[in-house]
Amino acid sequence: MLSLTRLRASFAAVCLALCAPAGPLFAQSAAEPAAPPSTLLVAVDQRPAQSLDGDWHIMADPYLAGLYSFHNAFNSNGYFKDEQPQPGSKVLVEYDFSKSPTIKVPGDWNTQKEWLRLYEGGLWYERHFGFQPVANHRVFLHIGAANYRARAYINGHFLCEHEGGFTPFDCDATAALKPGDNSVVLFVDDTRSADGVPTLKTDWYNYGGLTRDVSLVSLPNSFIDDFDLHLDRATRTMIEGYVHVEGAAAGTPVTVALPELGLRAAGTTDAAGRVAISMQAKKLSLWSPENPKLYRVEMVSGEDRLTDSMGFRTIEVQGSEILLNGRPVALHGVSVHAEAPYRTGRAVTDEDIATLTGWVKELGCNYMRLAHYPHDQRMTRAADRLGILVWSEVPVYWAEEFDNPAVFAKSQQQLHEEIRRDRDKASVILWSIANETPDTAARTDFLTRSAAYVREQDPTRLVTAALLVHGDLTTKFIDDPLGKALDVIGFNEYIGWYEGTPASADSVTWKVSYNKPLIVSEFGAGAKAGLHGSPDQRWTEEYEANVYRHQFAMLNKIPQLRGSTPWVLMDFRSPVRQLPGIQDGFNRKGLLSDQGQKKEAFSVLQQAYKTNALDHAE
Ligand code: GCB
Repeated sequence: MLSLTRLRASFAAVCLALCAPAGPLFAQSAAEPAAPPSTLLVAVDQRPAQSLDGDWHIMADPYLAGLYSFHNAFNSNGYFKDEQPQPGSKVLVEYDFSKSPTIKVPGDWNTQKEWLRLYEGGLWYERHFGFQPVANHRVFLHIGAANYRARAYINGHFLCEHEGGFTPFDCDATAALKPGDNSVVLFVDDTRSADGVPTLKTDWYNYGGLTRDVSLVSLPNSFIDDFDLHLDRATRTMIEGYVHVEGAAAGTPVTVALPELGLRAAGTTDAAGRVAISMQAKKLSLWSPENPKLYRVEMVSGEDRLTDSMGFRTIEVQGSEILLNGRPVALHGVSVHAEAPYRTGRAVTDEDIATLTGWVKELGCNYMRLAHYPHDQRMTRAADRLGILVWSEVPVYWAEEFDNPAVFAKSQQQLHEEIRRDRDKASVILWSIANETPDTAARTDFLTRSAAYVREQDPTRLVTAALLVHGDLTTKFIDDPLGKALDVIGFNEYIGWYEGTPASADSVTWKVSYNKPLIVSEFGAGAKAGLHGSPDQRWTEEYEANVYRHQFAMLNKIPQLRGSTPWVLMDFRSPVRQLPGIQDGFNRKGLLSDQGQKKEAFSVLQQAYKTNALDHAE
């Protein structure tokens, strides 16, 4: 048996190897050196990179033993004074990554090991990789997403930490890397918290882990770390924006070219590393769902070259119309969760994305709501290629702590990371700042500031949110004061499911306080695929289809309605849906089951979009 002293020494060693140096959870202790400066790289999927995807060793750490300093916890009596582990010490350790099980990255942990199915907590990931440094280059560890908090270490050196489960981050790994074999350790913790974004309770599964690609990106010391190139709304022939070069001295040359159109712009960076770009592009073929034309865009600064694939279009609001390239557009859509078809778990593979977008196209959609958090970049890339307009959202969901400044800062950070990642995608037209939030002064203040922040970050797109409605089955009101801060008003309603019967929709009148475009961001009903019965029998496919039919008739009477995204494309796992034999842990409002079986409502929606049953814009 281990003596207490040896056991404690072993804990210390665990901490030495993993924490290097130890510190309290996610807060930098005085002992922990400041993380090297990081950036937020853009278009990383377009850069040559060393992929770190694949098998990683894992260790669950529900007590966070590898994070907390054991000494700090017990040093009140000085007991460990003489047992401080020295770097490189080989004292007994109680972990061994090389003998630990492995899971795939990218991927959630819950669906890869039965023993992790319901696990929420901390988990260590580790793998080795070969590396050869290149002179005058900086190397970044890029993490596509880690749900929910993460800390990164290379060769025992702490690199960076991040909070937020659906957006990318980069850690500068240059100083920690060595030629030859290297080890990378990532600690990921998906413990829910009241002051998280999202907060404690959501209607989706809290899939933990490294759910997106991990890679090493090696860049010249001075490199393009951000850009925004978009079509000017007024002329629709000028491509405008900027390129930012990190580490550039003022006066560093930058060029941007669209070879297919013979366009080239050149400039030099200002003191902040920015170059303003504008190019007259008269022969541009505008991006739209009917013509998802993408151009190769080449950006060069010194030794750095970044090539992206981009479409150009304008999006704006005029009265109650949404104008795409200056023309009114009707948004035929569906809401989509990032749930993997056929196997459950986070949608992470190209096949997952192809299946989900294939169904969206089959429905006849030109639009989708990516609920309730930023999806994998593969999804917005696919939307660009396939011509599917996108509503993109941050997980400010239900009952956030709206009076907590820390929560505002987190939501702002997620908006920043989401916008920076996806502003090169023509498909993304709407930034949604929240879903179904209570009408309180603190909420309205918080989200009004979010809307202003989004406009500051990206004035070229529209700001929206999914609002709650109120009233009874005679009159429903869309008058949430948050509507003032939005360009497009999304509203969710479940007439026929959470209130009334499918036919209740027939007699509802809608009163809307805003002369702005409306999108019904959710409606729907639950149905178990294969369960049949009368159109009035809950959980049958017929009932769900019946709700859809009555909804179209009702929604059609709202003159400002410009789009719809019924809830939801596919059944998805949710811990709050426990009806045995029907839900079994899944929200069953899908048009398809999680196994890809189409329910009757699928063809009802398909038909409605084919016949423009929901349009007023045309
Ligand atoms: C909602 C939420 C969505 C839920 C849905 C439901 O209003 O926005 O996340 O999954 O209702 O099924 O109740």
